Amino acid sequence: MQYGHFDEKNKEYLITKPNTPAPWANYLGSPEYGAIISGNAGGYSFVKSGANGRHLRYHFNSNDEPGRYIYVKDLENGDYWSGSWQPVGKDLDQYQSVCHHGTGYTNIVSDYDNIHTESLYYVPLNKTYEVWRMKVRNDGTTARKLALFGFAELTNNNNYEQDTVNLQYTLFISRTYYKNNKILQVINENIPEEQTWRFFGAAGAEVAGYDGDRDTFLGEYRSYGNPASVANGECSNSLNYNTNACGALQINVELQPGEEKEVAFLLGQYDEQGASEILSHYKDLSVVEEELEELKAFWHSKLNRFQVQTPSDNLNNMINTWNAYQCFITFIWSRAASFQYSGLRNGLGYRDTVQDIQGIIHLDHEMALERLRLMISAQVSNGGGLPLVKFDHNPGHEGTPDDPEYVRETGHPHYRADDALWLFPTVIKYLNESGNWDFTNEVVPYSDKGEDTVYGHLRQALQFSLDRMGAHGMPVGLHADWNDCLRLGAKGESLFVAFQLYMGFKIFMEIAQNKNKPEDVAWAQGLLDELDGNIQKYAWEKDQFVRGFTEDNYTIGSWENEEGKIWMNPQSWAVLSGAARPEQARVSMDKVYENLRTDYGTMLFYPPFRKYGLPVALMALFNASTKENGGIFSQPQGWLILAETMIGNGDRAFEYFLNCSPASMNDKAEVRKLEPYVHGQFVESKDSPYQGRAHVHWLTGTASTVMVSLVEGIMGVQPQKDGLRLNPCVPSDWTEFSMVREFRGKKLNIRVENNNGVQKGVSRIVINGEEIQGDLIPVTQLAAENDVLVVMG
Ligand code: IFM
Repeated sequence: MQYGHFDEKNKEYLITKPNTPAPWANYLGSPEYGAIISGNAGGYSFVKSGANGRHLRYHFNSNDEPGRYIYVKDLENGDYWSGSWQPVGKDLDQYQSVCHHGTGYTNIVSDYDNIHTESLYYVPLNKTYEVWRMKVRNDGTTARKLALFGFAELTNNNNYEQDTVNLQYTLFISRTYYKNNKILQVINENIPEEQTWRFFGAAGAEVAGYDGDRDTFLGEYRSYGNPASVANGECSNSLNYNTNACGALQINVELQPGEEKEVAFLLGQYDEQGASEILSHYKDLSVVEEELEELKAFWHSKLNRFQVQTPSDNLNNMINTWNAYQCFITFIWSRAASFQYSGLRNGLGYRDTVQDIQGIIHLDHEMALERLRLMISAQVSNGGGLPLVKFDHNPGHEGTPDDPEYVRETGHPHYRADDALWLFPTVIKYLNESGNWDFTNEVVPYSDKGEDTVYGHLRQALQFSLDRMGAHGMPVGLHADWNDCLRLGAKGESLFVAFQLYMGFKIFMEIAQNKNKPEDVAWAQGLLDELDGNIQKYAWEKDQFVRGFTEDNYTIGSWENEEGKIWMNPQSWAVLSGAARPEQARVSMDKVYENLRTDYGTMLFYPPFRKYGLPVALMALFNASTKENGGIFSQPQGWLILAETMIGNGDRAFEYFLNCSPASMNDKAEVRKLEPYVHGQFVESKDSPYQGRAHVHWLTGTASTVMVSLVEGIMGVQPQKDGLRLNPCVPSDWTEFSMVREFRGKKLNIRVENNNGVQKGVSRIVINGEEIQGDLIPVTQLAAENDVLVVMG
């Protein structure tokens, strides 16, 4: 079943049926002022931290309540509804609603009983408050008298856990006031240094009534769907004191036929003076349109740096808007706040963040650089990464997982084997995109002590693994490798990390070569050869690579096993790293296709663990076919697509893309449940009674892996030190497609012809009328704007 569709031109997703199978969300603002909103206006807001700066209440695991509600009451016939379908939930035969989720804004357009409303929600660029602007129009033939009620349920404490569970305390620390068109809430009023202020104000009209007491607004034994003040047509002018607070403001409007009026509600953590200044900015509401345009321009200018036109709308929508936008959201928000993450994590996960950076490098390498520096400065001087990089990370002065203070603050008593190795693919992408190879000479501190150049940091990342090798000459798995549920410890070995290390050596050699350091190249080459020999000797089993070895030499991911016989990642990573011989790549990737592929994506491994015979396989905690226990983990789908493009299988790469693309499930939304415009963390696979159901929306490393696989793999746009390589790997039935790409400040309009229907292989490139040799367009040959013709086949 379909609940909406993409609007590529406007870079929006339109929810046309508001009764979606799960709350379909959008992100407004940034973690400085964060706001999450569903198609029914459910969601919450916070300043800086979802866990410690929360001022708008949301019940996790609930029916998507409460939210940013604007109620409409007909003062003559007594009927009432809401600008979003929920919470009042009018009969959908009479109530039409289209929610436009856009880049940094959401506009819910509704029609009921000849009244047209548009409820626009956004956080102005670089501001720390939110705006809800309602336009209301009388589409009927008689005059109407309406009351509009803006309602924000305020928390009683910035700490959301305290607000939720410690009511013997938090109910008694907040009170509200009403002053000049706004509700002001103060927490800990009697201790000036502890005070927190919030406001909910109205602009564009005079407030006719208010409630600062939630229970008075809702009324006894009533709900968000039928609040007493709305049903009565008037607020009670209540204020809370030792009860729950809210901001509820009533505005009465009279509308002649065809007449439209607008009002705005504003919400934030400001005291009276700050709130008054903000309200005065909205004296003239035309500023709202300006701010909206500014937001769109901000996001669209980033996304427009790479746009494609291919025969697949699915791919176009994902590359051009939604996958790209999700990459920015995961980059900016990390795993801070969603309808599943409540903001409790006090920092950035090392591996997730370093991978998130990859998703935006092709669109904004300057933005990427700052975060990359931070992550390099979170590398310990022994070469490992800090599992969690605290928001107040202080390079040179941090503890390590061996240090009780760090463990107490972060809960991470162990190193992970993979963390710092993620730097290699991310750093090389940054260097090749920006051309700023001097970055390798930049001196960056280590997290605990000392400093080194970026180049030195990379070498030290290799050293961390080299200092921790197991009996088969492969890196040990420590607390985890990419897979959080594989606990191989100080002696068990991980093939995933072995392939990461393999890739690390190759990238290090490339950089060393460019820096003219032949002794370093030779050092890395020797170690690479040794690792390669060990992989070939111990890890290749007939037609697949195994997943690892436990410390007592049990092979994980062997055909001889009853559970977890074949695993996806070692096969795809053998290809990505370059360790797989061509024949190994072919047979092992075929094996994955035959044994692990489903129509909803490819399983992490099969069969799932049920007997829990293997103590290192913590994934047995989860139901079979769920998450790391043989679920369709979404992040590795990107690696699989990329690996297939590397071995020239455009048809299969595209099939894998279609299997995992959220847009593919747009008309099967009742199966997938999650938003059809964003990737989730995983999809239930074939041993689940709910195969195809997806979970954990928005904040997932999938955004970056799939993005990279589409941009560099399928579209084949691969920045190199001296230019841009164009080497697409596409379905054989694509005869023509085009792309617009900004690279090093130059614009390329690229048209690709594939009249011979090949999957990969470029026979000719013509730039501005001049044919070049090979598939690399030298940066020196780029004009400000360039016409490029690529002929495949
Ligand atoms: O790699 C991890 C990630 O860091 C957090 N989510 C689960 C992934 C797989 O275990």
